[in-house]
Amino acid sequence: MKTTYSIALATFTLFVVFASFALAFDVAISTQAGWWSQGAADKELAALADAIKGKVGSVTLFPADKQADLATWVKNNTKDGENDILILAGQFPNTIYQPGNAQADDSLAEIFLDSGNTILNTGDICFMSLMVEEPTRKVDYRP
Ligand SMILES: [Ca+2]
Ligand SMILES: [Ca+2]
Repeated sequence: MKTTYSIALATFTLFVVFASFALAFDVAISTQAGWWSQGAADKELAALADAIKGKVGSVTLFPADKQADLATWVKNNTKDGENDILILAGQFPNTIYQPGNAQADDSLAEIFLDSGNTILNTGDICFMSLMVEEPTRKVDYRP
């Protein structure tokens, strides 16, 4: 009987630990499209956000015109003790990493990664648009 209680208590404890651990990070999603249409990126990433809501601490969508807000999210989640995730839609935000590697060290993106967080890209070459010399130049590699 004592063994049964011990197993039940251990199972309950593991469940509580796992449940709290599973929620112990936040997700930001930049919908700024690179290789696909902006409309498709907005639609697909909104569906992704809906699918993971409730399974993580929070999910925040950042449209193409809210990349400054995305930088603030990155700053606020860099050293907060959680392994947060930033998901990109094929374009690396120039608000967290300057085009042309203008800031070779200590960009917001570098510090975010070095602090144990993760950046995922859903497209192909997410740095392609940042390789141009003009930060304001929009590069479109779509056919
Ligand atoms: Ca966080
Ligand atoms: Ca964090």
